[in-house]
Amino acid sequence: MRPRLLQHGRLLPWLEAELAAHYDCTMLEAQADPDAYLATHGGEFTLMATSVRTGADAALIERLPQLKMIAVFGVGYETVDLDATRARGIVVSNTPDVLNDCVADLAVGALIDLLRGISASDRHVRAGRWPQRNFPLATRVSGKQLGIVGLGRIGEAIARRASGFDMTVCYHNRRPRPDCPYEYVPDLLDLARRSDVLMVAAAATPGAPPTINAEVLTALGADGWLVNIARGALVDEPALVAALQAGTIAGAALDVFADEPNVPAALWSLDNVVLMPHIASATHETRRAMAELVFANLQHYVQHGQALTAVP
Ligand code: 8YV
Repeated sequence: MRPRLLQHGRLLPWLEAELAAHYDCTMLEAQADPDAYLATHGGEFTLMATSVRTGADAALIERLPQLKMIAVFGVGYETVDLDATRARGIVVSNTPDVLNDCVADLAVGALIDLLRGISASDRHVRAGRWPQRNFPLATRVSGKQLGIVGLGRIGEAIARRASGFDMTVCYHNRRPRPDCPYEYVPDLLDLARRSDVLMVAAAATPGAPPTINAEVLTALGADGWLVNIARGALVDEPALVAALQAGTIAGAALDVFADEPNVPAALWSLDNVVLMPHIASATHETRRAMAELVFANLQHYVQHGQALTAVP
């Protein structure tokens, strides 16, 4: 008999097909009444595949008394209740590493767009404004000071790319990384003060207050730029909107938001803001690699009782 697998949220079509071919698979959202469905069938499922957005909260985990493993389609897993999984010994896997390059590519692309005004100049041309006036001068990228908040695997990939633009890289982490050649700055405010560009690349902790708060934005200053490719929850969004409107920071490039897919309307009209709909990992190649890793994690668990990339 094929193991019962609960699919929570939409996944890449290739992965959905692969899951349906190898498991006795049910998509929770496809049920007319998911609650009633779980009340009757919740006890059948040993496996779950879920997106980052849908995750697995304590209430859902409780309704799946036989659940043994949750495979998350994404590197971030803050939407899975790890207290609930730990209490039950449920294995959780994510998709680290396979997305590092594409996320770092987008981070550096967003940084260049922000400082050089690529998206803003595109709007300038399309609106027919070029014949009236030249696009205003922008800010040089090469040689700038980059402060990375969260030097994990993605942060490192960003740092390597930034070094190619002769940027000086410093970083703030809970702990220094002696294996990395970049300067560790123990105080985040100090890092923000010293940075031309502050790059947020940290993981989110559920319930934690935003790391990039009004004080950090003030420290970044009127000539400082913010790039966030990590999680909206890491930034105090109302404080960021206020800082952008008041000009107390120079601008921001944001791939992630506090309440996706809702982007504060106050940001739409600001030309010093680059807005993206959470696309850092969204390439054919990377999404396929993530899907393959989700599938491999499930298969490995079924065959060997362990995930390939289990979260700590
Ligand atoms: C999502 C992400 O997985 O990996 C993560 O943590 O945030 C993204 O790559 C992606 O949006 C697919 O849901």
